[in-house]
Amino acid sequence: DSNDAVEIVNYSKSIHAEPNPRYFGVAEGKNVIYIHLESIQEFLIDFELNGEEVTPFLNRMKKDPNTIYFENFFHQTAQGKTSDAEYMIENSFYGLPQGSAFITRGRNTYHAAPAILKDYGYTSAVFHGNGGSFWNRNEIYKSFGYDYFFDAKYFEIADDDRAEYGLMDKPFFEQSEPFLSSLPQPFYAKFITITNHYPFPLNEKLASIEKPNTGNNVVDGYFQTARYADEALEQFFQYLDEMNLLENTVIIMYGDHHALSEKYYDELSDLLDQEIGPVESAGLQRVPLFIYVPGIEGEINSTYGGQIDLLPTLLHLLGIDTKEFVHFGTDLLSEQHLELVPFRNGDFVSPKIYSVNDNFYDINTGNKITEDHVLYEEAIELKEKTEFTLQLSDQLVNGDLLRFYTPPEFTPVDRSKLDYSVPNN
Ligand code: GP9
Ligand code: MN
Repeated sequence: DSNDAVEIVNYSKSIHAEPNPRYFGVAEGKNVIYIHLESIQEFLIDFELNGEEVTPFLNRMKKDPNTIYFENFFHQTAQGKTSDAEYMIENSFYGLPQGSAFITRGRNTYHAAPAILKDYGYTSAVFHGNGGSFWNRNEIYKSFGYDYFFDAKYFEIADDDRAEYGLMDKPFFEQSEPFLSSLPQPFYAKFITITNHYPFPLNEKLASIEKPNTGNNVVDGYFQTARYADEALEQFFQYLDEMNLLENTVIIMYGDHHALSEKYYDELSDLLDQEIGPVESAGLQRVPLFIYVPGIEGEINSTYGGQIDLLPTLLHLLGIDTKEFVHFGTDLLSEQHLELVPFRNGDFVSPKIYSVNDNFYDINTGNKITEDHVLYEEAIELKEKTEFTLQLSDQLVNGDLLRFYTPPEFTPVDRSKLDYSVPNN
């Protein structure tokens, strides 16, 4: 009830991390483009297969003078996969332990990024080459306050351009361009890619690097579809450059979740030339995060963080205070950012300690942390924080508790004004 809402608002305020003055507002009024990198894991970045880069464009972006690249950024998704990643990014709430909040909580009250930014004059849009009902997107995007949803029905999908979940990335970005350029600025736009999706099939004609030969089609295919995605991104950036959008747009690219699960660790272990034990397996939940901000001083940032942290990070870059919003993550660029990344099963990673299947590991030595270990107390404390924050997030989501709380100066979403059908003229 509303008392629970008060408790959660207070919790959110208690974990709030003050913005870093060096970054607060550096992107004020700029456009925002999110690019959801389907199934891109961090190990691909700078990885070479037979002496050849798999993702040459992303590797270049990592070193771009305007990019902050996060090398210790983790996905925190569960059964809701892509939709869990989106849920965290738009709200800074966790996905649910079972199922997908996109599907079961599509009509909750939200104070999501598109609605927050609307109060600052932004127009919002999602671009995705699959049908709008997948993951219940066409419902929940309204609850988030998205003005536009360009789904499959806005695109022409030739047979050759069709992937299992919709339009292939290259034609997807190409066909999105006129819609993007028609949006009033500043805009908040999200592009959800698709080609690099399990089981990673690709027409040989579209492949531009050799597969590895582990003999496993999923593992081998992954490198070719990842390269295809990398090329699609490069082409999209060329377009953004031609449109002069690179000078007034924040571009955030993130991997949504892992591609290769434990089932594929034998092959992966050969390719990465390393054993994959519990600590390495947790480490493999890293996904790349690129935050490109025109004019900023780029760097490789080693802060531990996860998808839950993106919304407050972005809002602070845009110069928007987040203290009155209910968020479960904290600004990655804040001095007060908590370097604890909870996973949905109650495990976590942090700079010194990983919890894997409820066992704690000292990641410097790889040893288990048992009761006599110097890090034991800290491990227990991190475990308790992990469980507490997940539990409060679930309570908020399951109880639809934002019904009982409106942040000052926030305009609630009016779903009835939103319509994603193709205008007929
Ligand atoms: C479907 C796409 C894939 O539209 O976003 O979702 P996933 O299977 O990765 O959850
Ligand atoms: Mn996905």
